[in-house]
Amino acid sequence: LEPAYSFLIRVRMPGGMVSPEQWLCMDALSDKYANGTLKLTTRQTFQLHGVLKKNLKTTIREVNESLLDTISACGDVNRNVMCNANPAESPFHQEVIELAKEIGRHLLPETKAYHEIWLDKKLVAGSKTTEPFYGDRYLPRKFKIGIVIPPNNDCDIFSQDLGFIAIIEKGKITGYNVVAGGGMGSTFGVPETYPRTGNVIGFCTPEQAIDVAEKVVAVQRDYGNRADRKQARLKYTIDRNGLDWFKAELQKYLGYSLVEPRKFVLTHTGDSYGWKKGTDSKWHLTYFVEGGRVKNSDDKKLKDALREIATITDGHFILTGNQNVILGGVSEKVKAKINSVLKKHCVSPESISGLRKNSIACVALPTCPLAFAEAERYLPTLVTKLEAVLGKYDLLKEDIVIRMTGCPNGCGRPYLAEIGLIGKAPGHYNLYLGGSFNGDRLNSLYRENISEAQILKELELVIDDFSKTRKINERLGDFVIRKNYVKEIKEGKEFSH
Ligand code: SRM
Ligand code: SF4
Repeated sequence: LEPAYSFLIRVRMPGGMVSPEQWLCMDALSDKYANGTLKLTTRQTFQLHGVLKKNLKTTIREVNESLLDTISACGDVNRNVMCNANPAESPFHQEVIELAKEIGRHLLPETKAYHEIWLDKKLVAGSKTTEPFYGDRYLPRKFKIGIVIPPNNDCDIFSQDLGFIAIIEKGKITGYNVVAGGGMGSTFGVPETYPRTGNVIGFCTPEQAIDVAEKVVAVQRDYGNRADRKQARLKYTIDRNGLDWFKAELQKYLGYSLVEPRKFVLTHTGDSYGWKKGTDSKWHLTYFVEGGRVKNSDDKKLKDALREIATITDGHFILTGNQNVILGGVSEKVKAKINSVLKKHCVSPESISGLRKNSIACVALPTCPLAFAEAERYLPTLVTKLEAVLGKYDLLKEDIVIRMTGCPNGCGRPYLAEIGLIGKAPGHYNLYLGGSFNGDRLNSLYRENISEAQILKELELVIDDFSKTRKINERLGDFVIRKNYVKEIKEGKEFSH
């Protein structure tokens, strides 16, 4: 008799877009083989939790039957490519999601092993095919790519190994600023590991973007550290050799140089909730899903509501990098129907505080084996307690980015939050302050290993001062640096836990 090993399954879906049929498939699989919930991840995809070993193959096969797959969702390869989620916010959404898909396709391994193992396409070992791009050893470590259209930085472009910032001139995308060397993961007690914001290294044309993606990954493939997995991400390759070396090497791989980056302004990382009409005259509802967990509770039947919406919508679903969902591409007529379905299941969009709106929590306990503390199951409660504090200072509406993870790996990108909380031990967190609202600056350690009572006390002192001495429109992340609560972190190497 074998123990009931259980697994998570992560889907690959560049840009986070799925059809209603695919939503229904994932919803059904979560009931049939997983724990009855869908997790919307920080990289715009689904995870199923609690899939028993004996059901793994069937579940993966059924995912593939819905024309989704799980190839490269994990492993030392290019991962799910992210891009801005909301079609209503830019007429260029379609163009960037196509680029995200193309990059994703271009950097897929060609191995047939996946199909052999999971989809019974016969031969399981001994295939002679070698990977034309990845070779026989793949990459030194995972690799992450994202694309944003300013001013929206909803996929945290500076956290990606490689980012593309769309530059719009005279009504079209004339190219992309290229950002390299971002990454979040670090390890307590290992100072050589740190989160890092990527550097803007140049500008490329839309026609060059795929080639640039391929060559940046190739430089990392050939020069990344293969001896120490904790030093293997592109950010360390760049810091070890220097940014100038990296740019020169990239130029050699490309056979041309990137030109000077263009000006851009990013203003925020969070999602803008509610119904918005796109330039295509379709409606798009950005819906807050706390912790990205789609489930039914006693009174609120979110999972049932989204399932029913999938059967009536004339649009699609888009997962956001903030773990939310957009009911996109909806006609006026169906919009009203969606509203009534949400109402029927007691999950109409509610007005929520500026703090909750901008919250992310990684999965952490009980499924993540690396977690030191709770995140997804606890952040909502902490936010409620902080809302009581914010209410006292009339700051309930203030947009403040708060992110919590159960360990320093950084799956909820906590190092870029204005308030970052990272699990140190059960019930205890490191508190980081001073990330920027637009996601271009790391935060800095403020208090170490503190309990909930201490978190509330420390943050109330800051919030009290903020309410009294902030400058007009000053963000909390900027305020704590101006008032010397923490020092400004200019580059990853300065970061310490
Ligand atoms: Fe992550 C490992 C969950 C986004 C950095 N991540 C894990 C594992 C698989 C734990 C493990 O290795 O056993 C977690 C599974 C927990 C569970 O029970 O589901 C896990 N990561 C997640 C998700 C589901 C968090 C969420 O709540 O949404 C996200 C899935 C993304 C996806 O759909 O592909 C997720 N992980 C991230 C991000 C954010 C991002 O990609 O934008 C990061 C930081 C960015 C980065 O990579 O630098 C991230 N995850 C890590 C790391 C640290 C990597 C490093 O460079 O040190 C690990 C551990 C590792 O790789 O050794 C990790
Ligand atoms: Fe697990 Fe740590 Fe990632 Fe949270 S940040 S999901 S605790 S690995």
